[in-house]
Amino acid sequence: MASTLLTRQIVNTLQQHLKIVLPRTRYSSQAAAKSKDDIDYSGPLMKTEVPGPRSRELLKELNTIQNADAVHFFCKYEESRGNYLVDVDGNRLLDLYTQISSIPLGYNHPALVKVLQDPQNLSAFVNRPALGILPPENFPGNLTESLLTVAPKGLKQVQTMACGSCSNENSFKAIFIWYRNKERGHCEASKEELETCMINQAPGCPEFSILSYMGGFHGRTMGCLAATHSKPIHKLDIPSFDWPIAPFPRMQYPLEDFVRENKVEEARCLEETEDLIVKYRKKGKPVAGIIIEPIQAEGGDNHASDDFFRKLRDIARKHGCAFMVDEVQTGGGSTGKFWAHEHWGLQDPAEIVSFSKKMLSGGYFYKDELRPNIPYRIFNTWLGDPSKNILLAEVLNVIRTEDLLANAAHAGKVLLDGLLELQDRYPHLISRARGRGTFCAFDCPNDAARNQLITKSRNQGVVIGGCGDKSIRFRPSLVFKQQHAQLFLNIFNDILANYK
Ligand code: PSZ
Repeated sequence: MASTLLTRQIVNTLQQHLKIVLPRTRYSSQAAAKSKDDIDYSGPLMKTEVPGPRSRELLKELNTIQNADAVHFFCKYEESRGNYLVDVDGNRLLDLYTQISSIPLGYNHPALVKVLQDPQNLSAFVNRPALGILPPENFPGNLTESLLTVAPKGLKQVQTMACGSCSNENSFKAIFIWYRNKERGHCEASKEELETCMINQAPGCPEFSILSYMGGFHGRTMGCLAATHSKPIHKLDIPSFDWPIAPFPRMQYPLEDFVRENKVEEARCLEETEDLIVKYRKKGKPVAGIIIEPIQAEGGDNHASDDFFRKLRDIARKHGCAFMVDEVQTGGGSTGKFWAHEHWGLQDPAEIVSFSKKMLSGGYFYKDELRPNIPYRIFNTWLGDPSKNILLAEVLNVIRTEDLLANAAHAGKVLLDGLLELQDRYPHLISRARGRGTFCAFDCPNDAARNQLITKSRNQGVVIGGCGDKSIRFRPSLVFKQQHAQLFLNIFNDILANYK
């Protein structure tokens, strides 16, 4: 009896001890500690290589219908849980890429499943409205409970859209309309403007431009594509605008070790930005707006300092350009703040902030002065999807009640510290580890090594993504915890140790 009690005491003490010590032990061989609120599986489980036979069969079938060569593998979403994506061959993978950064709470989160099961919500999922003309009764309330609770400081208006490109495309239009009204001094178009716009000519279609950055990605529709400069494959054969493209700082990492060098580099890019604004005004193509991502994502996870963005905001104001922050990939909490641009501490808010992905609905927040004065200027059939706002309201509840922003900061630190350690251990394979929250990345020696590491990881049960020329990026959901970071680091350490 006494010995049983003693054993239990020892076990309790050990358990308590392990809870504290295990998380700090990187690359430990023990199973990762599991917290009580875990909703997912305990680890990857691999049965075949990926893509397995069933995925390959389906790929063949899909390829007869469309070009499906970009497909990695087919998924069983109904069996996926939390951080784990299950494929059609029964493989269970730890997902650190989450549908290109667009799953806020992992797969099949019980709170979201419950929203769908609520009979009161059924109609929103069955009847997709043309929101601009026939919104449902609860639409203003839904916006107030969802998007408006996370509106960036100073932006009180919101417009929903279907996807990221659609959000940016319409943001550009809102900027041009605002800019032209400022120029006119009123909102009334002349007869000549109304006639010339019908034949794509000035003054009805003015030669305004949007300044963007080399390496930026803002979508693939034609306006957005003119501001996208991450890969030729996105742009080839598509006509575009002559809009100014400024250099984005090429930073040295870790940022805190290269403050002086990076400052010089940022000053160069700011100067070039201002020169381009002046040059394009002289050319008759004034810059109506500047668009930028807080961290260039598709272009290779390129960071700049908070100071750089504050200065850029000042440049935009000085020249009368709208300052637009594209938070399609960075928004929704993964950097440790709900919006990545909150890290900057802007005195004067950006004019427009666009979102999509983790927000489930696309759209943009904007300052009152960018509000169109008449209807049908910013418009399309769906203008979003109210069922997504209902889901988003619940996502935001879970983020708050489970303190998932603090979790992203913490889990991200574990991940980045681990990557920095792996970088020291395998400098021939990993360099320039960087990140904010779980929004992390590192560079590989080249494109081939990068792709090989992604494939090897997938076959060991881990999904990670590529970006830029030779980077690997992490985009886990907000339920990615410290133990998942440790699990990944263990698996990845083995892959790097055995890399040939
Ligand atoms: O290849 C592609 O089309 C991809 S891969 C990742 C994205 C697109 N990201 C979309 C994205 C983004 O990251 C930023 C910063 N802005 C706009 C977009 C466009 O969003 P979607 O894809 O919803 O149109």
